[in-house]
Amino acid sequence: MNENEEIVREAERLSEQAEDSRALYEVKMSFLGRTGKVTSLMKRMKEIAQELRPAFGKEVNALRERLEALFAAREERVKERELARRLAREKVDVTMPGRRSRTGALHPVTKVKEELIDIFSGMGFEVFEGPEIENDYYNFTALNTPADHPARDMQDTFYLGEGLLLRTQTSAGQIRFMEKRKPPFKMLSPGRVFRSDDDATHSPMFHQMEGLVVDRGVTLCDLKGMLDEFARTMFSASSRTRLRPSYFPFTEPSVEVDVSCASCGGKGCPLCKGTGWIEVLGAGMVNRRVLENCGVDPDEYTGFAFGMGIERIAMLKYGINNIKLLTENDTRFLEQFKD
Ligand code: 2U9
Repeated sequence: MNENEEIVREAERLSEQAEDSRALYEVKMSFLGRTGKVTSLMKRMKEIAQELRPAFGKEVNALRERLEALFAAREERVKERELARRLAREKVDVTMPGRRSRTGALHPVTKVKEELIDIFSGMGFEVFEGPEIENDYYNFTALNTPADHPARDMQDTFYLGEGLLLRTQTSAGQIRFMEKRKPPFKMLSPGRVFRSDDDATHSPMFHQMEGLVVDRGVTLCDLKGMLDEFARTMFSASSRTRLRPSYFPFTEPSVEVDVSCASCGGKGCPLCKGTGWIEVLGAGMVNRRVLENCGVDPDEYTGFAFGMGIERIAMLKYGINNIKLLTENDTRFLEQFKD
């Protein structure tokens, strides 16, 4: 009994001295571990007379329980103290200057694409994206592009075999849309297109944004109004547009659309080669044959369509003189587009 009291007092003393949980654990093991004092007491059982063994065992178990309670209580206090110390040590100094993290920037093509979607969705357009791999019907035939049309020439189109090709225009997807949706609708078709073309202003892969509006009574005046709104938002509040006659198989009449030069305000400068105008996109009234191909009655409905190269718009807007800058991913170039 006395020996037990001594052991408990020693455990109290040593555990009080233990500063942290690690030291406390060592102390605990020196009593309750495999080679600890209490375990060695149990081992002494053999040396004790048979009739005294149950009482002895009971005593040692009682001692073990007291010590376990003692260490548990002490452990709790040590942990509280450690937590308090850790919280004091890890206190955040909110007056410290922050570490600056390097942020990226949206690619100019992405910026212009998003801006175009913003402008036209504000006018009620919905966005539709078709597949990049198309067949001859959707890319050409349905768009009234006859078999002997130059746009079908091997020089322009990447053919994949088995009647498949890389789309040369996003209008291919617009046909798919029209096959399923009854007019009226206003839709916008952004996406990558592919043409075998490569110089300072042409790249074999570029991005297009095409728009299509079909309803009863749609006219070229509606097209002009929407394009004026687009030019004012995209380039400058004083931008104007002018239409010049052109030819596309899928539109009749077809027009090329110039925007007044934002750099000189239309007076004439090197950018607009002295003309005051810059060609920005192509457009026209949807050819009645195209409407017929999609099951739309051209005597009931009319439509207008427009198409533009997103890279071209980005080059005009940001004064970029070589389309290759848009695909090289040189961070010195791209960093200039940080907001
Ligand atoms: C449908 C019918 C007609 C889309 C149009 C243009 C004129 C045009 C060029 C601009 C620069 C292509 O990226 S570019 O090289 N596009 O000039 N695109 S009208 O006409 C359509 C679209 C869909 C069903």
